[in-house]
Amino acid sequence: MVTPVALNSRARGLQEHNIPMTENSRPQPPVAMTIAGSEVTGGAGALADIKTFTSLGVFGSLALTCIVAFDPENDWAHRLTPVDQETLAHQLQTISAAYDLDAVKIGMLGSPATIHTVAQAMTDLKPRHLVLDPVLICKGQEPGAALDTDQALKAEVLPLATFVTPNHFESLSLSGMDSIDNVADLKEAAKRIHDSSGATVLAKGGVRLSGPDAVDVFYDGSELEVLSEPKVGEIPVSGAGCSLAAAVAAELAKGAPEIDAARTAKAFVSAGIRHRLDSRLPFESLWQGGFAAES
Ligand code: PXL
Repeated sequence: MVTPVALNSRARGLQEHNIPMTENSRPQPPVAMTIAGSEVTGGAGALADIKTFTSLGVFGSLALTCIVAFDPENDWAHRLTPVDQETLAHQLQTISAAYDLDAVKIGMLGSPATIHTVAQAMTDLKPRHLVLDPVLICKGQEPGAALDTDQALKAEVLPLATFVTPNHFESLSLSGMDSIDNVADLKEAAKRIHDSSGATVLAKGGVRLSGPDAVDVFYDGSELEVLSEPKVGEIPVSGAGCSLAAAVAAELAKGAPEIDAARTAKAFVSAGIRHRLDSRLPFESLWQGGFAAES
């Protein structure tokens, strides 16, 4: 349950003058929350989500699940620090009490405990749009822990999602298929994931399917559409998955139909990859400013 909160001074002022909270004289931006981990260098994770929300005209808030740093002296190995459950629950409670959220995006959760905390909060909140980037295996985790995390995500969070954006690996896991080698396989995976979860699916082929284009498949239970953009190289760019799901959430928050949200998100990611950032990291990072830079 979202606990009722005392009115703040602004809300009291509106109430005194009989002005409904929604009838504000200033235009208000749509508001979205991401529930995600910080990838501290800023290409992926929570920072990617917030930059994506801002770039697409949406006010972003963040419930932080974990912090991912690296060890530059040990081949940039992942260093993962979870946020404790009480602190996460307090963030979710604060944001849920503060805003009528137009959309929620879920990124890296990282442990069964975190998944449980988030599932509980989302069961109470019931957001209109819940976009799940089903980050299954988190780099730097024990395989045993990752398996538990996968199972908990499928059992507790996937059923609450309205929209899910699996990558190639996640599509295999969620569909139960042995291989996804071409667009026909990706369509089959999207259908299976929709049928088992009820969510609208944007299954990403990315650079994992051969050919000149990066192909994704959208399926909402009736409409099936192949979204295609020319590949920019053959190496995955960090932040593409996070930014895609965040862009879907931002467009849904603005009231776009799901298929239009998917198309805009695909264009946003392609522009971000074209404008990717080089660094001393062992990967390139999508730049969320690329879309605006091209418009
Ligand atoms: O899968 C992308 C991703 C999402 N969230 C966090 C990450 C990463 C990849 O490193 O660190 C926090």
